[in-house]
Amino acid sequence: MPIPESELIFNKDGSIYHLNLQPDHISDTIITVGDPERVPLVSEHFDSIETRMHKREFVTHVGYYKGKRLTVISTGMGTDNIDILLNELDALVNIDFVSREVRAHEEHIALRIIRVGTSGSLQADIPVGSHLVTEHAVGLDSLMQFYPLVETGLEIEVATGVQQALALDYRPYCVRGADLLREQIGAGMIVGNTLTCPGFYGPQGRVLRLDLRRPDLIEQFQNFRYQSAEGEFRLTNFEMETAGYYALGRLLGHEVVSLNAIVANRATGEFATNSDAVMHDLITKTLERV
Ligand code: R1P
Ligand code: URA
Repeated sequence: MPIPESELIFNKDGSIYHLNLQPDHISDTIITVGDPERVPLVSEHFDSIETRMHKREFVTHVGYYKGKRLTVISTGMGTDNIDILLNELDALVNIDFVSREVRAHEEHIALRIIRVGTSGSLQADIPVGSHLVTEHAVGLDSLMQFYPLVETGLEIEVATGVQQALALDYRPYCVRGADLLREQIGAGMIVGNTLTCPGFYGPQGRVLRLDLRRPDLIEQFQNFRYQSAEGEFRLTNFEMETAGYYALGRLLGHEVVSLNAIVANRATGEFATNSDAVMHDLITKTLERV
């Protein structure tokens, strides 16, 4: 059955609605960043750039790095944008734009998607300036209320534990990322469990002028522990997209990894004075490994 025009939406030039890209615009390996201004900081390392595209917060450069075709795309902030990003990237490779039909299972293309973003540390022993690769992501956002995500036993136990510890009215979701990609791209980095929050201020326990419903939110995040056969689980850092990436990656059959430049530490109250350099180092490390 062809997907209706109101669901798979094309622009006049045949590109997909938000990303503004056509199927031959992207490579199988894609680096994603939150900030559109970070896109040229990645592509300046490319040998050549063949495509530059933008629409809204989605800025895309496609080119070659040491002979390998790479795409870098900005996403803006939040898992609602990751819903658009992952669905449209998947459509570019796994839906026939002419027939509007999903390609056969044996033709499925699995993308490798590497998020390179900033993040705040929750633990004193994970300092600003460090690089952290996410093993498990816990989503406090509502995106997975709308998809049939299948979680493993440990993922459900962790998510239920977080719900109980924070006395939430809903169960968060928890997803372990692709092991091979994490080991390859995140080699030598701190391995952590990332909490994805639906906001930067209240949902991350920041107080400017508004009081929080839960003044002890940060302590609850920091002190959360779950004992499993694999050892002690704790939350190491937070940001605003990773759980959406990991969950949609699993649902759509793409390999995803989230790399975090730790720029803030909520245990010590520090913000990195060299955050640009911390991000620059993460970008060069990522490019060397893709
Ligand atoms: C908040 O400042 C933003 O920074 C982090 C968060 O996830 C959120 O998007 O990621 P980026 O640096 O990739 O945008
Ligand atoms: N990004 C976040 O979402 N939180 C932080 O504390 C730092 C970067």
